[in-house]
Amino acid sequence: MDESITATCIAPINIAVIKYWGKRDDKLILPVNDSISGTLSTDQLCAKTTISASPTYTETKFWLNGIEGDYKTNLRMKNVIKTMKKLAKKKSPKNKALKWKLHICSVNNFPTAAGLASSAAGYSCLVYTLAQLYGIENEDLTPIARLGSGSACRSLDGGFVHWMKGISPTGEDSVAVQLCDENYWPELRVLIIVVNEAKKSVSSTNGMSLTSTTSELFNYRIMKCVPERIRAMKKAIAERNFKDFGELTMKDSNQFHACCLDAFPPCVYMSDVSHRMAAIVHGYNKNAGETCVAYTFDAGPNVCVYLLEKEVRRFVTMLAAFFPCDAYDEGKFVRGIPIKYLSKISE
Ligand code: 2P0
Repeated sequence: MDESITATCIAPINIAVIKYWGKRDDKLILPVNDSISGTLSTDQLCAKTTISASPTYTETKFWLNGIEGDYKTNLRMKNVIKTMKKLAKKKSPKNKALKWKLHICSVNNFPTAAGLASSAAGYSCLVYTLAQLYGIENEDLTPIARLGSGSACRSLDGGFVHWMKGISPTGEDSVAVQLCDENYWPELRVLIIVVNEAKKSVSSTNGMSLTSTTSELFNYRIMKCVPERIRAMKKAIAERNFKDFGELTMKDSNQFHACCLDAFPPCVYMSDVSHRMAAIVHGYNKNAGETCVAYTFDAGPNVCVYLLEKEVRRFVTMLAAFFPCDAYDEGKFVRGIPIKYLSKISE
């Protein structure tokens, strides 16, 4: 009799409006600052993970986008699985599946490691799928997702999510909480404009380590700016105040990239096309007489644009005027309007 068990789940990416950048503990993945993000709908960009456990497997293996990875050297994945098993054992000590090895298959339906939060979707999906596999319910999984990739803890809930840095050296208070669900601000939309699908040259982990150890501006950001921005962003979201929300989002993205440039040697994530996109958004808002579109850039050149539904058509039409044919970026032609995805914020 085949005793093996299987679970499959999908998990979305999230786009931060107040950025996480810098760790106070590399192993436990504890951040130096709070962050806030919006979770995108899973019908556009997501990770899909299938995990099976079987008494016949001789070793745990994983595949990402069809290519087998080296599980033995993947310390973060091993740590996540070990911690999930420990939790499952506490809940049901007699679960024999906990002794079985795993086969893990994960696919992303968007560019992996191009600054589009692929690790956030991937690790939140891994943790959630393991919870289904082992029958874990009603547990806060965010501190375990965090062990895979910090930003993954923000993808376990829909709507807007606040990851609190916590103060404990062991990290139990560094958890993510939902500020509001995906139905709270139904007019809000996110455009993901892929200007380059290439893998980023400096990983987020290395980039944040370099920034936090060499940038003076970084200390100013952490001490003086982020705490006040977190307060202001929570207020803007609570009031559904797009002007404040959009301005804070753009300013925080700009400051995060300024700190990256202040690292030594500098971490350059935005490209010429990214800077042109930012200028287009400012021009659009100036013309409209108010902030109705807001850009934000993660650790890569691709642009995320938050805007209200009523603005989408006009903004996309305007963008088509700037990028009517081939846009040239970093040795690669991007055909037509480089808009690939349109997502509603939801679970
Ligand atoms: C964020 N980023 O808040 C920020 C903004 C990128 C720019 O979280 O080292 O892949 O695995 O914890 O989670 C990317 O960082 O880094 C990230 P690790 P992670 O979304």
